[in-house]
Amino acid sequence: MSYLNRPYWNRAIETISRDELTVIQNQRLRSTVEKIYSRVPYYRSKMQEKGLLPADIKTVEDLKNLPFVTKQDLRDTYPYGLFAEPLDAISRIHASSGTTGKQTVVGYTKRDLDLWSECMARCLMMAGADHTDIVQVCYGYGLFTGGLGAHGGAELIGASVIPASTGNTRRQLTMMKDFGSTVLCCTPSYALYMGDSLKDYGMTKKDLKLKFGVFGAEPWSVNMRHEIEDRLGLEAFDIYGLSEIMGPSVSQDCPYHAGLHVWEDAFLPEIVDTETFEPVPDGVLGELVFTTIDKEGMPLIRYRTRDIASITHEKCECGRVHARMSKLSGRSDDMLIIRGVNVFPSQIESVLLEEAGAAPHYQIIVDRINNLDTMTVEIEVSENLFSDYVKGMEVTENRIRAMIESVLGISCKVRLVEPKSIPRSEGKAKRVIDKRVL
Ligand code: DLL
Repeated sequence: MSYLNRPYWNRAIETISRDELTVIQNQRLRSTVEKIYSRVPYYRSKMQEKGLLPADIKTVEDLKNLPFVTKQDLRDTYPYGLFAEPLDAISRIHASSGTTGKQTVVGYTKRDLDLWSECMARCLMMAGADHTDIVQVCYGYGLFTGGLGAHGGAELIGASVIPASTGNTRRQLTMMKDFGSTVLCCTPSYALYMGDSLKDYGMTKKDLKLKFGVFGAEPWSVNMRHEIEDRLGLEAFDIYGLSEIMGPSVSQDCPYHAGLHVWEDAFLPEIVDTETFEPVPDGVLGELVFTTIDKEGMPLIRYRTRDIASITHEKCECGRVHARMSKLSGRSDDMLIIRGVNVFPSQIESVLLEEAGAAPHYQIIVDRINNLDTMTVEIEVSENLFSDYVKGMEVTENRIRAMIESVLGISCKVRLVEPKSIPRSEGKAKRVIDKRVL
């Protein structure tokens, strides 16, 4: 499809001039800072520690003076401490995994949900979808933001939405064929898996009517994009987001596939050096930091995402002014994304501590088999586990597996291994072996 035939969801804001956009950003940043200062005691004291008053923040140039917010801050204020609206104004609550047992909780007002759908609608139309499309959403519905986030935007553009959620690949493919789905929203690894599974159910891509795929929630490469496009016969787009900031639709690539446009009227992106935390120039890799400037329920200032990317403010050939971030090139912490689910090794470690009495030597092995992520936790049999071990290895393995699965919400394998069989390292223990090739 020629790009010119693809409509914008919101032409005025998507193609606004940089100068006009800056005026909007400055005004929205000022009111967000004022609101947070007056309503969120935790953030107010952070500003006070730096000797800052809301009046000191006049333009986006002043952003760099504001203190950062991290996942730890969300944990310290769990569950509602960073909300800037009373609970009766909060229409929905989502949550995602935190670095320990505690979830990261986010709240949206009715207006926030509308803004979310607006950003998602821009993404879907940027990919080429419109009211004539049938959008099959196979992101998880629930506390995860993927399902409901994609759903809201697809409804807003007037498409027919199939809230398929995750799992049951045969049923997903049958629906895709019988219902004539034209747009697919899911994780890239699941898209590839579905592409591969077609033949198992006697189908080929010719049985499908898919045109576009809006894939995200986990890292994937350009090569993987081409593979998915080939197997499912569609054009694939990379959608990025995180629950703390909104959910899917913080950014997405356009048909030029030259970076992901961040909706800068709502989210101010910065890239900072991973050691000095000073802002770096366009094109230089660093940690992505976002400030929400149009959110009510839980606005966040300078949220450190731990995602590594670079950014460019050059205008794109598609006509959009909004800055583009590169595909993510990693994370600055140890978070793993397994089948779209965020997993911190520390979560597994706390289960082992509980179940095995003391922290045993363990290793997490992540692989991708038939395009599906697998996770195996190998645990050395220690004294604490030994009595269990003699009772029967399988019983112990199953007990630990069930615990890990209930904490993480994804399936895994647990294998007890001989003492001293996991390699020791002299420095930091190498807890994770990620064999996936994206
Ligand atoms: O994954 C939101 C989302 C849902 C995005 C559906 C796209 C599609 P969280 O569970 O909070 O939210 O996880 C956020 O996932 O910080 C990144 O590390 C990673 N991530 C999200 N999108 C991408 C992407 C959702 N396109 C974390 N490429 C983020 C690489 C991604 N990593």
